[in-house]
Amino acid sequence: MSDSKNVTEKSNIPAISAAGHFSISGLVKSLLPYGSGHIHETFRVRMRAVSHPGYILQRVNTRVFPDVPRLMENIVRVTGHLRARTRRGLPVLTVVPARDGRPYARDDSGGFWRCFRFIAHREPGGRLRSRHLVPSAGTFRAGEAGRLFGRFIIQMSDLPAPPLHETIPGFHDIEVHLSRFRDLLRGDPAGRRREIPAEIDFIRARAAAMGLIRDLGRAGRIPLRVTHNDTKFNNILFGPGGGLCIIDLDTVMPGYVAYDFGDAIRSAANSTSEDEPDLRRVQLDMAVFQEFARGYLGQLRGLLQAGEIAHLAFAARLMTYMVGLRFLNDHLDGDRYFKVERPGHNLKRARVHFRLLEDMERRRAEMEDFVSALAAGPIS
Ligand code: ADP
Ligand code: GN1
Ligand code: MG
Repeated sequence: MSDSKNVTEKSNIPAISAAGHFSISGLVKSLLPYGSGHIHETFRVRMRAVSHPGYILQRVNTRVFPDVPRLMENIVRVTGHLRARTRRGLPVLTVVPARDGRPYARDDSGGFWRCFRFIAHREPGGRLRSRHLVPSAGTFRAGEAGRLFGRFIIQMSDLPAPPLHETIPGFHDIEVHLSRFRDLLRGDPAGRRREIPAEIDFIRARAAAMGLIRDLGRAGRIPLRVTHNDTKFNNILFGPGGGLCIIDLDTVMPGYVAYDFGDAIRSAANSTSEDEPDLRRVQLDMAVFQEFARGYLGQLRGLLQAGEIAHLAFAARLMTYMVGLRFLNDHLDGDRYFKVERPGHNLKRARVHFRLLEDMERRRAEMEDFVSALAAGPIS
């Protein structure tokens, strides 16, 4: 994310020409790759006028989101609704329309681009939770994250009909990922199966237990709500005084709160990072888990049903398993879904998640007891 390269950097040329399609005001100073998301190609557009916050320009990953018009229809609805439900003074993700009025533009090679207003924030240092932060800053941010993701559920709870499009069908359906796993083991397209017997056993040993949320949902025992579905820690922007705003709204669609809660824990309460090289360092940061849960339930205790609250600690294990499985599937598939920086990167990420899950399994009672106590007693 260095600013030393300039606007004519060769690899940025498609982005420079895409920027011309949008209703951008002012003169562009630089346009550089930005952020550490795993899905889209993201650029930050800085403007000559120092007071202008600039823009985020993204080439949408159409392998992951094949129907961009529907994706953007969701995002326009969701951001409009959030704006009406957000306290004045707090930022909300804002789509900048293309010059033809559509919320996306196409380039000459058929690529889809979109543009958002840049929201000024404090950089998290490129990590999910910087290891340089003192523990209190970590737990403070975790509490803020819990509050923001909890508030998001409340804000979206009165989104008028029709339901949002399902941008990735079966996104958090564990059966979809397990059946993909079985197909990949059978086909072994990248010839990597024989390298990972321990990981295959790890997935198989737990597969039967992981259908719980899916089963409860199908039986109507937990409600579908409008959920975020990608509650990774770097999908929250922070300001100096706390959490500012939730971004990455591509997967906002009907879901279970279990998925949001669990995905947030597997990312924020990992004591290291998603691709920590030393597996011995990977463990659950219990203080972060507790602060996130406190923030989340502080917002949602009055709204959630008992069956939803009762499965939050399980959801942390489920989503750690599911995201690990998705990384493993992508490794078996030859790294086609998540961005990778080196060979074996997805396998490393999967192993980190499996290690984290083992720690959660050891500390299961402590996690469950904490959530039960929060549900029953005063929150702070
Ligand atoms: P991905 O799906 O690839 O994760 P995101 O939409 O999360 O894509 O964007 C990638 C990164 O770009 C984010 O983690 C964040 O750092 C940055 N970002 C995205 N939108 C904005 C915005 N409107 N303002 C500031 N930073 C943003
Ligand atoms: C992706 O887009 P990003 O980087 O915020 C992924 C999540 C995974 C996460 C793992 C649309 O999130 O589901 O949990 O990577 N998003 C999509 O880090 O697949
Ligand atoms: Mg993201």
